[in-house]
This record gives sequence, structure tokens and C-alpha cells, in this order.
Amino acid sequence: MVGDGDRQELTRRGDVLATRRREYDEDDVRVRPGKSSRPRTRTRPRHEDAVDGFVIAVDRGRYTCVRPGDGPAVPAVTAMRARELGRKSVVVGDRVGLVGDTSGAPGALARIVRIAERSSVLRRTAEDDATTAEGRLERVVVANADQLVIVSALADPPPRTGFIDRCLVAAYDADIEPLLCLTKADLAGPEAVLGYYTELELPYVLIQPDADLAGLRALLAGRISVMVGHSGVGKSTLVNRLVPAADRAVGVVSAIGRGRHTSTSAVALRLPALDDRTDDPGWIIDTPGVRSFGLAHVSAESLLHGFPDLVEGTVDCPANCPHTTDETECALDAWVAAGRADPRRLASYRRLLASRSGEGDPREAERNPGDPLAGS
Ligand SMILES: Nc1nc2c(ncn2[C@@H]2O[C@H](COP(=O)(O)OP(=O)(O)OP(=O)(O)O)[C@@H](O)[C@H]2O)c(=O)[nH]1
Ligand SMILES: [Mg+2]
Repeated sequence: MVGDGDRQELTRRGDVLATRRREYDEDDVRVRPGKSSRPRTRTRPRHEDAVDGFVIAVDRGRYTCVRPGDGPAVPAVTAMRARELGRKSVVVGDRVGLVGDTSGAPGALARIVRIAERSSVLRRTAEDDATTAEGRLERVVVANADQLVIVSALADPPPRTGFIDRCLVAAYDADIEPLLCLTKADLAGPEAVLGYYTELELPYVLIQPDADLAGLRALLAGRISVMVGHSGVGKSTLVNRLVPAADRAVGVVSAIGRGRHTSTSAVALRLPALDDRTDDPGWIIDTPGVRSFGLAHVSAESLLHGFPDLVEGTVDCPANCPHTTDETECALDAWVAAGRADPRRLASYRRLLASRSGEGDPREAERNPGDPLAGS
């Protein structure tokens, strides 16, 4: 039972968390403030005449917005950021207030004067280690997404469960539902990847070039979904199939982690209406391939939430157990030994813990010689 004192403590902590969250919303690329963070920005005057917009693309200081309720035939509005937004960044998925010329006519330019509170913020960090400058460089990928579609090819490039695990951590941390999307099922079977996630009940879809997409469409309906994945896994190919008018550039697969990334910025696309339904078919956001999904912004405690199959195993841990390999009392070893979770998941969790504290680079597959899937 929570006593009054405890409740106050909980509320106080909740307030601190809420405040931090708002501070983090302010920029898409920023160095986290030190202990003496700047005071919050002043309240700006409201523009009563502003109209609502939804940001679908960002390119060199120009924001493409559509108005909710407008059909696909209505031209999008091009806008710039009003100076009064200060350092606040605007990202794809943001709901904004627009003033000025919102006609969408050629050459018309509106201004974004407001950014609505975000229901979710998907972030990634350049690196895992928050003690380095790179580790503190935080990027907001998109705002207001409901679903994170983790796209992994079954071959060419090969699947990397370490990467998928990182995406799961980011999804749970941002309160966005994950969906595993395994592409190129014509080239290899999904058994190895699915076997790794047996205990997780992770929803997944298999994609091959000519197969029907009805199952995926049903999972995307009515929501804002964002796709993340390495370069070359087939994100844009899939978007072009889902949204025939999308015309997203599709590339050739280069050596993983190197070479050209075909898509260079995130774009939200309205999904076509489903045949038998009149409700909102949803939005899909294509993003550029990422080399890694750094997690310096996720606390050690939240990291565990990306591993729901391990959470219960920590109940018997000593207080403040760091769950690292060198902690002999950590109950997770016994949990795995008893067959309650896959030992590879524990190894993956511990690689993330080690990576956050600056010990080595988990992206090197050589660190996991026994497990060809494990790289990230
Ligand atoms: N065999 C096979 N090839 C596919 C499939 N999906 C995509 N490809 C190929 O994979 C290559 C890369 O596809 P893209 O859609 O450009 O990949 P992407 O994830 O958007 O890549 P970035 O934009 O660089 O992040 C293209 O040559 C596609 O034709 C599939 O299901 N099967
Ligand atoms: Mg692409």
C-alpha cells in the first residue's frame, strides 16, 4: 500500500520527470544541459487565428504541413518556423499552429507559431555513453507516433537482433507500441529471428515482394506508424507498395553501415483508404536508414523495460543490483539457467549496459562470435 508520505514522494518524482520530459522536447539535436539547466522559456503570446497543421516533411528550414481533415487532393502548406519558437525544433509528426498564407498556393509561405504537446517522442542518441559529447547529442526522430515498425531484412543485409533489441528499448521508453516487420522473406526464413523473441509475444509481419499486405494494412490503420531500420532493409520499397503515389527512392544494398543511404529525411505519408472501411487508414513515416540506435538518453532502469522477458527475473536481485556480468548475486543468471528466458537476451541486455558505461562497441559482431544474429 502506498502511504501519504510515499504518495507525496511519488508525485514529486512524477513532477520532476514531467518537467524533464518537457525540456527534452525543445530541440531535435541538442546537447543535454548540465545540472544547472536553463530556466524554461517564457510563455509566448497565443495566435488565436492559427490553424492546425500536421508536419509531414522537413527540408532545410521548410516544413510541409497538411491540415487534419483535408483530403489528399488539397495542396500541402509550406511553412517556416516563427522566430518566437526560439530553439524549439519542429519534427515530422508534430501538430502545429499555422498563421500567414496557409493557402498552399505555389510560392505561399506560412509560419509555424505553436507546437502542440507531443503524445510521444521517439529519440535516439548518436552513441550510448552519456559521458561523451556524442552520447549527449540527442535527436528526435519523430513526434506523436503510436507505433514503431522495426524493419529488419531476413537477408541482404542480415538481421541483427542487437539492433532490434535497441529499437524495442526505445519504443518502450517512448511509450510507442513495437511491430517487428521482417522483409525479404523471399530470401530467408524467419525462424532464427522469431525463435529469439519467443518469450516476448512481439507482434510481427513477414513481407515478401508479391505477397498481400492486408495484414500489415490492418495493423497500420488508424495510427501513426514510424519505420526504423538499417539502410537497405526495404523501408522505402514497402512504403511504395503501401502508398502507390509515394514515389520514394529505392536504393541498392551496400555493405552494412557503409555507403549511400537512399532516403535522407523522414516523410509521413497518408495511407490509402481500406476497401471495406471508411475510418482513418493511418499514416506511415519512412525514415532514413540508421547505422545504430544509440540509447544514452535511456536510464539504466528503463533499459530493462525493453526486456520484459527479464523483468520478473530481477525480483530476487539484491537491492540496487546493476545486473551486470560481474555482479555475482544478480538473479538473472539463475532465471536464464532455469529456462525462463533466452540466454542470448540476457547477453544482449548486458551488452547494452556495458555499452552505456562506455565499455567497448557492441556494434562489432566479433564481440559475439557464438551468435551471428547478435550485432546491432
Ligand atoms: N529480394 C527482396 N528485395 C527487396 C525486398 N524489399 C526491398 N528489396 C530491395 O532492397 C533494396 C533496398 O531497398 P530500399 O527500400 O531502398 O531500402 P531502405 O530501407 O529504404 O534503405 P535506406 O533508404 O537507405 O534506409 C532495393 O534494391 C529493393 O529492391 C524484398 O522483400 N525482397
Ligand atoms: Mg529508404
